[in-house]
Amino acid sequence: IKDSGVLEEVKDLEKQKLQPPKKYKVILNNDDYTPMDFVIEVLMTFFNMDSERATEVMLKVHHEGKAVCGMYPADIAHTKAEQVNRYARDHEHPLLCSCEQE
Ligand code: TYC
Repeated sequence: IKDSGVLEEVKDLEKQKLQPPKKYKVILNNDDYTPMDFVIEVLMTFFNMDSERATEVMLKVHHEGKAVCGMYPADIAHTKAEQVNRYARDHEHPLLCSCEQE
């Protein structure tokens, strides 16, 4: 068994199984129309930020074009982005939330 490579192969497989799920960045994108207060509300509601942190991230998006709101496993990241986009559209704002692989 020592030279067959089976043991190493099993170890490799075990290691793979133990990897945590790959994380995705949830990104908020800037636009010219969404009110700043609405963006802050979104960050507090969907990303559990306090008003201070939400204001900081909103201003980063405003000045730099985009910012990371959080990192989540793929399904949660995509659900978050969908929920934010649904909420923005329901309030007739063009705010865009997207996902990027780490
Ligand atoms: N740029 C917008 C404004 O001046 C504010 C804004 C911030 C919009 C962040 C979107 O993700 C955003 N009202």
